[in-house]
Amino acid sequence: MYATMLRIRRAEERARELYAAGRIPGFIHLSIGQEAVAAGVCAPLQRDDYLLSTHRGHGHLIAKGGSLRGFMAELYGKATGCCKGKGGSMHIADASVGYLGANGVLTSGCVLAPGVGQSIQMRGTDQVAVTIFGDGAANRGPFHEGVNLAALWKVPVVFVCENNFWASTTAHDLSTAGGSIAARAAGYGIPGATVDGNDALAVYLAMESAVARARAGEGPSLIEARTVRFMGHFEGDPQGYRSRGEVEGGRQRDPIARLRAHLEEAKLLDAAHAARVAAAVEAEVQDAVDFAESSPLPAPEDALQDLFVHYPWSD
Ligand SMILES: Cc1ncc(C[n+]2csc(CCOP(=O)(O)OP(=O)(O)O)c2C)c(N)n1
Repeated sequence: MYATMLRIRRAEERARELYAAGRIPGFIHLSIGQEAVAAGVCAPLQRDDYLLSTHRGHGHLIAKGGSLRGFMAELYGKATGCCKGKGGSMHIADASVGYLGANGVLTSGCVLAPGVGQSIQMRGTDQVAVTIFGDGAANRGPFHEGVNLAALWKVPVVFVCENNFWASTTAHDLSTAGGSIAARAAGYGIPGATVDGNDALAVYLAMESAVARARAGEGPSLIEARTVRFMGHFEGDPQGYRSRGEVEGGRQRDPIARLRAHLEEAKLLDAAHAARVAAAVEAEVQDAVDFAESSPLPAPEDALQDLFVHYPWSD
């Protein structure tokens, strides 16, 4: 999990620089500061388990095992990206690792995941579908529709609210009745847990039991992981709506430093080992950037390939 978190952090820090340099088109929403959620959610998952994500999905893809080359080339819109350059940051997907996609339409994962869970049920496998969404997304109707159906059908789904306390520029307390998103699970008769989303081990442990429950055919769970978004809502966001102090306070709870301290205390990591991990991550991120830079753009004549819609006149 430590290496995964570093990979996410460094890949996004580089993406930030490259975006500022005009190398990456479109919008990007970074998850810097939230890496413990991605790592803790994905660590108990198998490669063929499914993950459905949001507009802030880079870390989730990397934690699910997506290659950094495929990720970076996709941000660049290159033909070698994991969606052949057609998804970009906000609609990136990689079915080869069960990552069914980021989604620009808020809360989509909450209604898609029960369907994925039903497919698992019908095929009789022991797979699990996980959907990660923000606190803002939890305040939209599809959240309730999805949790209700999943609970009714007892499908193997884990709903994970990555609560960074902001929905774009709207504060959590101004938009969230009842204070707790996890408490909403009770209304649907499923387990709900709130965890410190800056503590990768806490997220992992909550996920482990939710995944075990799903695999045992006992149905869905809801986890609320409370975390801090270090960056703006999107790259370029001037963040006039929140104080510098809030971000500084969040940095004191940096999930990567925290896991490192924990591992050092448990004598599972020392400075030399940490330096080796950091160097390997650095080399991998650099390789991904070089790969993306030197890859070709998609060919215009391939624009209608790999789409669900098939136009007869394109034959
Ligand atoms: C259906 C829909 N409504 C509005 C938006 C615009 N929008 C994009 S991100 C966002 C806020 C999301 O907040 P949250 O779910 O908490 O996720 P976070 O950005 O904090 O990760 C909004 C309103 C959208 N993408 N989709």
